[in-house]
Amino acid sequence: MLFSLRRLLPAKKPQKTSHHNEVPRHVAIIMDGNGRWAAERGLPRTAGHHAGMGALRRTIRAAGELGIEVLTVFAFSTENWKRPKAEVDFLMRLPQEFLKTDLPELMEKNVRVRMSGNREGLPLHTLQAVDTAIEKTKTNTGMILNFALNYGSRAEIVAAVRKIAFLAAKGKLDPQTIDENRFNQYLFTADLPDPDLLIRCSGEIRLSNFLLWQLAYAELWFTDVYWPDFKGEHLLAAIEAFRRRDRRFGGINL
Ligand code: V07
Repeated sequence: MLFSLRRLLPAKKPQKTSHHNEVPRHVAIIMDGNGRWAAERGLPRTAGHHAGMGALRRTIRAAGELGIEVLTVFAFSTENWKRPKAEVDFLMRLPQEFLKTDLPELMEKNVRVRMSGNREGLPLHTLQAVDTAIEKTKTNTGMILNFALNYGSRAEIVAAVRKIAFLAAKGKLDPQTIDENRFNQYLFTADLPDPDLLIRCSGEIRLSNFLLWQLAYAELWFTDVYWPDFKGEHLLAAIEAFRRRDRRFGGINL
């Protein structure tokens, strides 16, 4: 299976401009449709989340085989706290459950685990599981697996503004030196390349407060497939669409 997915992609044609003929460096995914997948089967929503974990496992493997450098997955949004408490409690146990079964494979595949999101508000047991995975994988040099957990993009941007304003007010930062690069350094994703490709499942055509700043130039790919049904073939279809599209960053592609 190793590298077999990558072989399914047609060989790279020589191209004057970079990017759109290549595998994206950073892929971000909104793993939507777990609840609907379960409802269609007369199962509780938790069964959908469980099946979603299987899809995540497959996608991590496929992304690694394809040579993707960073995979960011939206695991829990700041809006998700509005769900019934029992569902939230269940979701907050999934990091432990996932890592208990999958951390050995992540280690073996040289994957580095990271988190983007607010630590405040997350249960201690969830944070401990995530922190342990981050710590154990921190010297791995392969794909970065970035979990967006308790993440909201506007809050991330406002927090960055607050930090910058605080430093400026204390005379530690000259407002004249604030540019896009500098601003980016105050985001959770400071040291990551921007996503090249965003995938959203389950037929919703929205960003839902996910990586608003970082997705400025990303290609967006939507599918009706529910996340638990997402397979390597869907990731491949998204990447093929990405490679077909003209990514000129507003410039002229001669
Ligand atoms: C969650 C399973 C995947 C489908 C989408 C929603 C449910 C893996 C994690 C996770 C998070 C952090 C980490 C390791 C694993 C996770 C939540 C929900 C809250 F370090 N899946 N998964 N976290 N789902």
